Amino acid sequence: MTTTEQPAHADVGFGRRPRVEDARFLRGKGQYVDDITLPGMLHGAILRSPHAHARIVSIDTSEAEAHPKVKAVITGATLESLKLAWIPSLSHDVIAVLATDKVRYQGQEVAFVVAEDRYSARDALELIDVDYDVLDPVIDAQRALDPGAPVIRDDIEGKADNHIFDWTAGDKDQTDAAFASAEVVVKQDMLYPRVHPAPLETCGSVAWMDPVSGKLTIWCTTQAPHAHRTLYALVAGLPEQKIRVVSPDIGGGFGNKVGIYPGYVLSVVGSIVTGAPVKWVEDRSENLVSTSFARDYHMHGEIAATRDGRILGLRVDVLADHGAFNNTAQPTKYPAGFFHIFTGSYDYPAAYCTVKGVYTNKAPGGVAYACSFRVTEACYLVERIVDCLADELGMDPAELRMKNLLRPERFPYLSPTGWEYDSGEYPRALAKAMEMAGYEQLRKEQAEKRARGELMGIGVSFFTETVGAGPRKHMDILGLGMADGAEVRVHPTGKAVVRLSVQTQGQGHETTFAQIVSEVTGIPSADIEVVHGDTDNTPFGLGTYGSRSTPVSGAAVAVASRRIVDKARLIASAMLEVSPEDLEWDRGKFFVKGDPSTAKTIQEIAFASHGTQELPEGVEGHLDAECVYDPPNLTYPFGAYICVVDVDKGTGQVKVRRFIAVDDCGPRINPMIVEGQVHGGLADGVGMALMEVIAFDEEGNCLGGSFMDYQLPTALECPSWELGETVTPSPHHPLGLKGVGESATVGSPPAVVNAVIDALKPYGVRHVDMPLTPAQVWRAMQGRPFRT
Ligand code: MCN
Ligand code: CUN
Repeated sequence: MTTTEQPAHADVGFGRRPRVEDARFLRGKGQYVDDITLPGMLHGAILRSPHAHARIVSIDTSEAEAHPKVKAVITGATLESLKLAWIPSLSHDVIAVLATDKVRYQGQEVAFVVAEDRYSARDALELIDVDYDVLDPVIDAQRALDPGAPVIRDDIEGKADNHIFDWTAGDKDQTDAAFASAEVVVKQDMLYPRVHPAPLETCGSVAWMDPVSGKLTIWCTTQAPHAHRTLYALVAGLPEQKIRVVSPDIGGGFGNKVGIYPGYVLSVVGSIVTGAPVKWVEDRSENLVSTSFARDYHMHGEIAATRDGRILGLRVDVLADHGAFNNTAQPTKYPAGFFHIFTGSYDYPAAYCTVKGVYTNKAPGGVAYACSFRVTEACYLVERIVDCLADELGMDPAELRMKNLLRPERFPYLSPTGWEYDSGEYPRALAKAMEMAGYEQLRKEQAEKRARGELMGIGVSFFTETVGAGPRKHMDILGLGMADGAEVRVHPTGKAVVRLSVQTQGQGHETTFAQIVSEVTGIPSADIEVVHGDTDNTPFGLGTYGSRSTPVSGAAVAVASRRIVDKARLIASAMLEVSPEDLEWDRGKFFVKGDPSTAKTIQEIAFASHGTQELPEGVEGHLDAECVYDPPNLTYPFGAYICVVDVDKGTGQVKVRRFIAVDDCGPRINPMIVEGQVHGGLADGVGMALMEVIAFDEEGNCLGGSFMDYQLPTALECPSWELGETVTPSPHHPLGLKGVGESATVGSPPAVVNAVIDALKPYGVRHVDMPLTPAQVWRAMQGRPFRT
């Protein structure tokens, strides 16, 4: 018997390990939705509204239908007959699949053409004649609730305004009292502009309703295949076992691929109507104009403090622009996501926020783009206003932060808005970042440059995230509790397969989730296959977003792997004829205590579990285990960031010269992948702070509909990132892991903005809204005297 003998293997457990998925990605061999080709497949294209707000008078599809290559033209009327014109949104609203009564934003879906090829489908769109009666649009969220403002959602019975929700968190009276007693109060308005996740791969789907088996298979760009399947079942009334959702390789999600888009539903309807598979893939403009945007938070912050810099309280009032349909993704109880973590990383007793959501004539969506359910906005608010306070007090912003950061002995810490931070060593992380940056020296250099009239800025930010949603008892999406399943199966030869409910979009799950199994069982990572993204082959779970894969699904995998080891112990006890308690586990093998020569490896045990070995009473054969993990709390990764910029006085051009990022996500499964996640998030932060914005003109025309207008950062705008780490395990995650996928996107924009404002200090500038384009910076400098 040689199959179970394993060579000594370095590839066990946590550590740097090249991404296994890169073998195919780097060779151009990834299988994305658009790579899927089925026999007889047809192609769909969507006709979109040119207007932001207009009544549909009539739609004439006759010419398009007469096109020789067109197989079907679907309008809102077709869908109404199927009861599919409207579907539930992620926020207990509805969204139109195809407009029936009105169009409510530019780019909204109006008709769907199915043709023999993509080009004919697109050509035929030109042949559809829609008669619109153009209405006044609501573009400025601040005007949405004006008396007499056009009512966008007149489809909702009795709706006479554009109000969506009011939401509050924290204690108002206590906060008012803190402000009344404060020596210093600083107020600041700030906008987190509308931005877009803009993944490299746009959204798309291939749907095939097999008329023989009655089975509907949907290959689509989704971050949450199981949740999508359940929603298709609920909405279309199809039996859930007859629906298979497959999420193949995904070319970036960043939150863009959480929801169900009309295009996905239309490809399904197209397949039902034509009896053939139908592919729909949107182009870049369609992606930027019509799919889930991010942010669009108009925030007013007030911070109260003592003259010597002790923070006493924070008050925030937010106007949230949700676009034409309320389709933001977050657990049901939290219409403003996790924004109420806005108290940040500081120790003070009083905080209160109000958030008001409004409809405007813009694309729906709202939280996507590495947002951790609005922690991005919350972190920006607190980190910007703390800098405003430092400016008011004439205090160094790092010193002000150090003075107020939560101390390690405060954990677990219950925040004034109800979060229980699991663990943290904040001052250590900030001290480390300052040391890496050479903070004192940088301030000296800055003073010298200022004296010469040069603009150099140093920006500090500290963030606390809340990721890993979440405990089932108070977190769900559309009624589905946020638990995730995992299954581990060890084959007779000691190789294994782990099946996940979550789905990678580039985060490297095929690498890291094998490492989790390996860490616990001692089976080499290379011997473990990761299966995900296919509802027919994986256990149920809510999917990947809010950096929840490691905190939730990673925990499920760890627990299932421990169950494997527990079972292996019982089998080993039979093999070695000793009681289980007399066995010692040395990752990958059991031996009789005090006698390592008796060891049975996990591979030998796996074979025995499938072989003729007599098993102990009550132990079934085979070495399999599963787990459904309901997280007891979220995890709270944190970090300290320092950004150094130079600003060109003549042009307002900002150059990010250095960026120091100290992240703490607990132990790192794969430090290389974590660093990659941080690199990406830092680039996101530079992009949002300096160049990204989806803007609209007064008529509601989207001005960010291509990469010519919607600027993304490249290597040219990014410095060589300087990364550091501290390790504070989560006390409740089985392996102490916290999520990290969105940390840098959350933490970096305020560091960049704080740096630019710091550079502009000689001009008396306290705040400028993102994006800090040269024009924006230059305008801020105008008319202000240079003070040294
Ligand atoms: N990891 C680790 N050690 C830790 C924590 C995480 O090695 N202590 C690894 C994980 O195993 C995983 C990666 O880091 O391979 C990210 O883990 P996690 O923080 O659990 O986040 P998710 O896997 O749930 O990914 C989601 C998150 C989100 S919500 C957005 S948005 C985002 C992000 O990840 N989208 C991304 N990073 C992205 N990276 C890429 N390349 N593409 C996207 O679309
Ligand atoms: Cu908010 S973007 Mo990520 O949670 O998919």
